[in-house]
Amino acid sequence: FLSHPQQLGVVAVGFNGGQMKKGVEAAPMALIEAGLLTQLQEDLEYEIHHDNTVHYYENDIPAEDPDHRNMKKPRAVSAVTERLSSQVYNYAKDGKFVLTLGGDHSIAIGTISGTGKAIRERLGREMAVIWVDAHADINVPEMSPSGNIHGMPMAFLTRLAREERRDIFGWLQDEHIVNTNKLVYIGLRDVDRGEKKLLREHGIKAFSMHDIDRYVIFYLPSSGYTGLPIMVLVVLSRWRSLISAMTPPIHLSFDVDALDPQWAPSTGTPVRGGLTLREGDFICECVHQTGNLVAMDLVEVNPSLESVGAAETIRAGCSLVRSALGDTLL
Ligand code: 4U7
Ligand code: MN
Ligand code: MN
Ligand code: MN
Repeated sequence: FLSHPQQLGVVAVGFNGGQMKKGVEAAPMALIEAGLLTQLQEDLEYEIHHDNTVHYYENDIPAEDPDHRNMKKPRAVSAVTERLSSQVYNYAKDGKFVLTLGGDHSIAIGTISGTGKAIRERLGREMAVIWVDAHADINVPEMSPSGNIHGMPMAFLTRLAREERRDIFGWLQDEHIVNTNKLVYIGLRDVDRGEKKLLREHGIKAFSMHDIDRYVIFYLPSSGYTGLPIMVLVVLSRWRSLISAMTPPIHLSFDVDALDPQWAPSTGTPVRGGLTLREGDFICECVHQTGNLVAMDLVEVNPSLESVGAAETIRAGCSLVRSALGDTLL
């Protein structure tokens, strides 16, 4: 029972410029129309702060936006994420939980920089990022196979990639930056060669799908029970001791393509061999239970891809958000 309802700031970001496929900009509306915010308000008793607007940032998107250092639409992504960063900051600085509905994953440059700055100011602490994704999204522009910025946000957020031009992420200041030792990946299974090298060189913690499978084999009880939730429990309990030793505030950035396409087919870059929906929910529930979660992004739902799977993908997205916001127990 909460005598003071928890304050929830919601930002709906209809942005698709971090990649090439149309449709991801329709996800915030689809998630809201599926009843997500109503559920958070009525079932989970959050007090919702939302401008009832899906932001498309038309006025921030420049007409001329030639490639720069192999990046596609760099000025558009920079301008939109700079604007988003201050929207997120304004909620987080008052101690509100910030939920951002994307949009492609480039928007994390805005969300994470905004919460990171607010947490530094409010609590004098560095924030941790839990990045649940099939991909590491840490390509430095020059080494990106696609030039799509949704594969680069963690590179800019950690300063592994840096650009001086103000209109191309030069607005990112020290207060926005994430320490590589405060980043944890879960669900990786499609990591580019250059990214693997970066993860190794900087000792970035990652639980790949391989790790998740491996713990199952190691911890398989003699009865031979192969229940999937057990492996995630084991992975997370190792990782939770690590987290609770540091107890930092946590920003959870959840790319729906971390789920197997069986549960979330409608996404721009699906990769087979992913998490079940139940495993994804369980990760979110565990992160909620740390008590340290301050913000969540849900990104990369694209309702116009795989039309038969769109409703299912939207339902999966709603479920992940509810789980992260505490919809666990009876
Ligand atoms: B997502 C990729 F090369 N790594 O950089 C790239 F495989 O936000 C994919 O995780 C990036 O969906 C996927 O383009 C970005 C590619
Ligand atoms: Mn991904
Ligand atoms: Mn991603
Ligand atoms: Mn994707």
